[in-house]
Amino acid sequence: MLGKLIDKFRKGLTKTREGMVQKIRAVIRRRPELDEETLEEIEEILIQADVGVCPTLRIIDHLRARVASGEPVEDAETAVQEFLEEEIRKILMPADDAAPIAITTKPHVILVVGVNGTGKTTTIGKMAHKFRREGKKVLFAAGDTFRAAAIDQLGIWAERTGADMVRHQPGADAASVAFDAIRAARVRDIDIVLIDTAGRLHTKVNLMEEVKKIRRVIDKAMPGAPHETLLVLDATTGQNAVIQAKQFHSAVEVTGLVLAKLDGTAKGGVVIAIADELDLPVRFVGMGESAEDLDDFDAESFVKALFE
Ligand SMILES: Nc1nc2c(ncn2[C@@H]2O[C@H](COP(=O)(O)OP(=O)(O)O)[C@@H](O)[C@H]2O)c(=O)[nH]1
Ligand SMILES: [Mg+2]
Repeated sequence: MLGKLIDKFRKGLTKTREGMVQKIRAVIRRRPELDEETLEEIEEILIQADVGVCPTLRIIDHLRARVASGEPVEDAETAVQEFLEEEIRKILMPADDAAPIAITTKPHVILVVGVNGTGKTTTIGKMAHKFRREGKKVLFAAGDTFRAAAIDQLGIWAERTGADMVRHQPGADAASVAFDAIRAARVRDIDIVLIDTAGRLHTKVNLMEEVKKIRRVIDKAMPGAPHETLLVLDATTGQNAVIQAKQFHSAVEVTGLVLAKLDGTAKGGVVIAIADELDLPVRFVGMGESAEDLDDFDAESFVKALFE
């Protein structure tokens, strides 16, 4: 299983590996003495790979201290690579939650939030596929009521995965869709309710207020729900994803992250920034558009794939 995941990461992270790890190797090959200029070049490469300023500066400081300690280094390229691997592993570990999502109640209500186009609806479809394969009964709430097409898109995933769906007319109140969905779930003996939301409100303030309202109404339909609020981030947007995560997290209580579109991005380093700057578990990563392309985040596999 893990071998397969490493292969997927390896494929998805090809551009990040080329833009980050291989460039660092080339720099060290050229200047194995690891002087200040070399360190600055490595720093720049890490920042360009979206590792984030804070984690990058810390990694470089640690490396500088290591160089200053004067330990003889025979093979600088390998030594630096091993050092970076270890530093990145340490940063990623806290985000690597062993149990991706613990299903603790029935129905277990999962609210999915994020800005437009990050991959919310697709992630809901993929999650449904996974839960259905585990024999669970799944129900969707079509809470992105902005366009009929958004409701239809979720409907296609419902058909494909054998999930139930509660939908209202386009333009309807998203919170009441969620409310009805939870009520229906209780009647229909559903295990997991997945609530889709819109990310396209005119201002960020409106978007946050809407999500807050949905949360309040969900809690009325089922006290204690939602049991999980998943924020979907688009890895290809790099540092923007970090900014979005901070905004959502301060406005609504996000309990976990999904990093979508990790396939083929050169900005895969953003995972390091997110793990470093946010105290949130990465529940899933998305590496493709099909139902199977949702995987648990595994820090060890990620690091191995990045450096091999
Ligand atoms: N390559 C790739 N594309 C994805 C992934 N997740 C979503 N997408 C695509 O991103 C686009 C927007 O996804 P959607 O789920 O509609 O985003 P939403 O607006 O947040 O609901 C669609 O074309 C999806 O097929 C992923 O993990 N990898
Ligand atoms: Mg959507």
